[in-house]
Amino acid sequence: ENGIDGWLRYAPLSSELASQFKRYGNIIALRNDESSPVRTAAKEIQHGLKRILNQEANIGHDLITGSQVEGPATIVIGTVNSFSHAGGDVSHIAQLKEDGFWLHGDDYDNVQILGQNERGALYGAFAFLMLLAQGKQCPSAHVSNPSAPIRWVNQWDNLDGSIERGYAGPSIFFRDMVVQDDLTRVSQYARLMASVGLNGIIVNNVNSHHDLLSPRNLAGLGRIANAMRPWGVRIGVALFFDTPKILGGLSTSDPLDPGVIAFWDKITAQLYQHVPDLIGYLIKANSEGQPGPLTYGRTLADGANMFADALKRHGAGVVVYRAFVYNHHLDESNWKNDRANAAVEYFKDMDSLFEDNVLVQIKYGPIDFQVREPTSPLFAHLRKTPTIIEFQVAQEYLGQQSHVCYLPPLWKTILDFDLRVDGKPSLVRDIVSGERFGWNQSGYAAVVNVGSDSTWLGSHLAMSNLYAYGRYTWDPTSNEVDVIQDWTRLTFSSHSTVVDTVTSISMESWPTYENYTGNLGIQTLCEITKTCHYGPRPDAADGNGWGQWTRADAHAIGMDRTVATGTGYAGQYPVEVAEKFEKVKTTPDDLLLWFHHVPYTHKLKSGKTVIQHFYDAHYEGAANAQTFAPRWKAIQGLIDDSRFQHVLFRLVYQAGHAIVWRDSINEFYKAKCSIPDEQGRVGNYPWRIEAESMDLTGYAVVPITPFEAASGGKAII
Ligand code: BDP
Repeated sequence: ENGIDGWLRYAPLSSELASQFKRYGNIIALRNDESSPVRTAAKEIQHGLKRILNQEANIGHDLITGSQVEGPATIVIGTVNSFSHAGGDVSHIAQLKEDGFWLHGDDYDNVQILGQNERGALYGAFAFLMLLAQGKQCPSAHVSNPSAPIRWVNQWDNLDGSIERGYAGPSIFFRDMVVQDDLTRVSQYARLMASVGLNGIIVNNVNSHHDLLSPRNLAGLGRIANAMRPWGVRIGVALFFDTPKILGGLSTSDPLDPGVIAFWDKITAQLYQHVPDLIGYLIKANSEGQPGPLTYGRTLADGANMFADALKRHGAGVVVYRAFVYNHHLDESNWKNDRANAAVEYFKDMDSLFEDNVLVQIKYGPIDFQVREPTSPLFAHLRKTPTIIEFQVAQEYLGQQSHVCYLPPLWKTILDFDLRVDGKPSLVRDIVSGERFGWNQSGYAAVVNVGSDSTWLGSHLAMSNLYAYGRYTWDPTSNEVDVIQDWTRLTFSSHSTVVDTVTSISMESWPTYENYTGNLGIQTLCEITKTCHYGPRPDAADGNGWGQWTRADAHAIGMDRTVATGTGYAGQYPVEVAEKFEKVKTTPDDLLLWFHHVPYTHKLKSGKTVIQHFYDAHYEGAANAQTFAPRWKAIQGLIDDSRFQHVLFRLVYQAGHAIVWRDSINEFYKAKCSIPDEQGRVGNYPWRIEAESMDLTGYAVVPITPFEAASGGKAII
């Protein structure tokens, strides 16, 4: 077991459970071309039946009408239309949305899997198989529709094969500046994506490179699209704004320049020749050093519309323009500077200026994938321009897959948030589904960054986030416990000890991580200046140009983002929400330091002071992280040893690193405010054997910077 099949292992059911299923003898696929998801679905079911029930089923293509009463059962797969054309009765099937499906087991155990389109048929097939793999019978008259049409992943793969914020080895797409020859892993990835309803992918880094559009790579992109198409996954690309200058040899990349327009027109035409079903372009511009329309004195809308026009002339793709536009050389001495304000400031007046095939992709919070952020207020400002919410499955700021961190509880704080636009219910999930403002294309993207490691993400447990991401794009009201339990049964085992252990560790993992890293909405206490975004580095949280600041001094901590005395960020929300965040009293504790600058002695709603909460939470978080490895040991022997050991290794590591986090943060703030821990723990480690206190031969004791990274501020070299 090396993880390559993720949750699609289709482990055999026990013979007792398997005997409760009818024998499925025939699979009828109502389409049979090479690239059709219906054909893929039939083959997947054939494979799944063999693995799960040890049954051999034949694939045929002619519909046998009427119910099969005796003998082996039949599974029919196709679209509702093709079923009807073949003489099937569709009168009882409810209206399906794009990509939706109908799954129906009749009284004789014959199964109908009918999609609104071919992708829907494939999604229905996976739904059937994932029930089967958990020993569950096919439901009858089950209708399933996705919440939103756009359910994409973003990969941040570079052409040289490295992956920005990737923690699982080199790219499965690119190597040595070209698309790889062997795309086997790409098809396998598409299979995993399709099984949870994901239907699109941007294959390269948002910090893109002009060589992506070289003739050889255009052909390579065509091969990637071919590898993913049978799984109903369409591809798109992220573009480098200055490609006309660098690849095209033009003197400018000005979006209004006729030469530049002609350049993009030509490239787009060429790309459509290789990828006729291209989903479109993703644009990161004027952000973190990337060029963009502002570089040429044009507006963001000018830039987006240039690509939109090119796409319109040649196909049906969309431009996804990222709202992540900000200057990373912010001057901290200007009190009003606030990176969190940037997206709304740039985009709020642009709502009516974009072409109708432009969407804006917004990170869930206004900063950058932090452990706790408020919902981005930009979701309340764009009403004519459809939006995509951007999540991050790659745990860039959340332990990089070396710490377990199950993300749905975090995502829910965002998706269930009510922005109260115009004083009306406006849950983020209803905005991105398109329902609230009446859009027909909007939805979800997540930065996933799988690599060529067989675990895909670098850790078996981290894969629950990819699985869950798909489930949430399909149904954002999903229950996070159900999702992790389904994933566990499919990935590891249905044994109750396994399911309970993985569920409880996963459900505690995000709050635990938040506890020992950054509490009360303080966010980025990790190393930020050296861009690794991993271990603790609270001293780097201020005084850097990136604007992820804590404003901590000897007396107080937190960023004042109020309208009255701060950066004004709170005022970017619709009035009911803005009023709540404007006041300390009505701001929830978990976002207090995001919105307010308060003394360390400020009393929280819990009655604790801010600083004592810091101390306690860090101790509680680290203590809970210590329990994960021993709890995991309960499942030894109940799952395969290779994955058991792999996860155990990481949990043991996490237990240690949680202590490093705990002590670094606590020591740092204790030194800053000089208020001792009421329980006397911080700075007092009676059982710890310091390396510098040992008899040393050939080592020297050195002071450590930052001091809080080692107890006593000393280490040996
Ligand atoms: C930040 C990452 C950086 C990305 C950027 C983005 O650190 O590598 O390029 O987001 O989303 O979180 O563009």
